[in-house]
Amino acid sequence: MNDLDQLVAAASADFAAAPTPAELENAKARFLGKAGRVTELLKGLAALSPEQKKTRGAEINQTKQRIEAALTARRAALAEAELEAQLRAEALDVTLPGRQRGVGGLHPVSRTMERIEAIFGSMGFDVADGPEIETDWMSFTALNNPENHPARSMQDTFYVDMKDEGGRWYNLRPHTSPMQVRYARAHAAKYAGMDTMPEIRVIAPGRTYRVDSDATHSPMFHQCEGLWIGENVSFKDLKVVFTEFCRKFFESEDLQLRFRPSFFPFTEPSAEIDIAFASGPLKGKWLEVAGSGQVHPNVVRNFGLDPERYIGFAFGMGPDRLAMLRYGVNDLRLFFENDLRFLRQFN
Ligand code: 2U9
Repeated sequence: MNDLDQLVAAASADFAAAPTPAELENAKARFLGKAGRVTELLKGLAALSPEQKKTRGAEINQTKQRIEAALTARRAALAEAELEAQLRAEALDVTLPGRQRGVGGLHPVSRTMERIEAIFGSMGFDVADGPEIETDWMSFTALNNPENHPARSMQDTFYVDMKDEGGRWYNLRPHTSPMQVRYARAHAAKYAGMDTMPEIRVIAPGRTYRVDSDATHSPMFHQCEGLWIGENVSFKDLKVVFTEFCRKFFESEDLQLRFRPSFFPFTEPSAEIDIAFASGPLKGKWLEVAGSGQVHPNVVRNFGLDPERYIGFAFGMGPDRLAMLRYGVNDLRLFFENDLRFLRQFN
């Protein structure tokens, strides 16, 4: 190895030892800079004869080119290493599972309400909505409840610390009937003075409130009532409609119904409705699912209609209880404790 080969080897070794581009530039200066070793060699040419200058000069130039090539290669290697380090530092693991967003589901009672609305909807019933804070007249008087009726007492009904124009406390509606009273009154007013009025056919599902709490009663519960008023609507229609509803709701064509005489202030005559399954764990057992009756003439009058001309029926049921029966739940409170382990089972 001559002195020039040694110089190339020394430069290559120095470049390889430079860990950063800045240090590589320092190493370059040591060989190719103004005071660098190649420059020193070129200066040494001055002392040579023209013949020697030619050969030696060509050799030094070659040496310079080899050193420059080593420098370029090391620059590229450092740049690539830097890029790789940066890519490694910014690496994304695209195989990591994303953060999951909880997907909500319908509450079993909401599912039950939707099911009730769909079935009655298929029989031509509209769905009413209305306020949960009601006047005394809407919750009691319009429904033929006498002034001294126990349902009006503070032991049964929640009152709001606010009075209406008649000086009576507002209440948290103890049933969904006020929605139907409002609906029927609006309907009657719309057709007042006309020769005929389309029938009133409506259900009113929603939250209701009573002072009551145990395994089968919650202070907040749900009701769904129905009302069908026309000129020729009879108890027979109630039986057909409610039988059809129960068979569709419980998906059982051979389910039996029984109408048992009862009393409500807002219907006369009145009946409790019991059902019996033809199969399954509850087979043959009579279960009370609803109350019903022919709407009392006083209530029809409170709609703004003539009870001599308009007649019909009403029924009322508890979607919470229907959900318990349909899903086999034995404690009503489970629906309202919001334990997701319980609620998830319905989705
Ligand atoms: C109007 C007139 C009459 C709705 C009716 C019942 C009988 C009834 C209960 C069953 C289960 C309530 O949730 S529950 O405890 N309901 O027994 N409801 S007739 O009668 C009406 C409704 C509205 C204007």
